[in-house]
Amino acid sequence: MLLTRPCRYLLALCLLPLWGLSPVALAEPFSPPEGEVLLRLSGEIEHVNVGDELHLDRAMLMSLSPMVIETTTPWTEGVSRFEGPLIRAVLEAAGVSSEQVRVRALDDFVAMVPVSDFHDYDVILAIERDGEPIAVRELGPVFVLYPFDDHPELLNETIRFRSVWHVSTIHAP
Ligand SMILES: Nc1nc2c(c(=O)[nH]1)N[C@H]1C(S)=C(S)[C@@H](COP(=O)(O)O)O[C@H]1N2
Ligand SMILES: [Mo]
Repeated sequence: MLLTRPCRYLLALCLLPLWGLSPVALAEPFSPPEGEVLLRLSGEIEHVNVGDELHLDRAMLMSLSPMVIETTTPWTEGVSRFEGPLIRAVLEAAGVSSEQVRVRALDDFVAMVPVSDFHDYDVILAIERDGEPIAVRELGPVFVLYPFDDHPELLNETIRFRSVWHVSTIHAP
């Protein structure tokens, strides 16, 4: 380039804020998890941290729009205080653009869930119940929780089918 050195320096200074706005800088790269992996995302995902998957530990999950839902469920007694990230936030963080995802559990139960559910409702990946991690022998470690008490219309067989507990993997086809 035929620019003098001060000129080039000025040009770089002017372009610096643009670089800060680029999609590359906006995309949050994830480091590999340090704690026990609670959830794996696989398939057509944009942001990975272990091979071609995104592995998330408790701290990483709780950094993604955690929300509290106080509700009864068909599987628990009385009102529980469930807490965990909004599923739409987890899918956004992973860069999922599929219209449905395959949720797989430790017991190999699998449900296809339309992503529209997560925009129509505040569905969370519950990883705490009443302030404690959820044991595998309960509904844990990760439980797809719909806000049943706020939306009684969710108490139907279709949504029960999508209420996967012991979740291990979310796959974007
Ligand atoms: N991990 C796991 N989650 C699951 C299931 C399962 O077998 N394993 N069954 C699903 C189905 S089909 C329904 S209807 C409900 C089961 O609730 P119920 O057996 O208490 O009727 O949980 C859903 N979540
Ligand atoms: Mo079911």
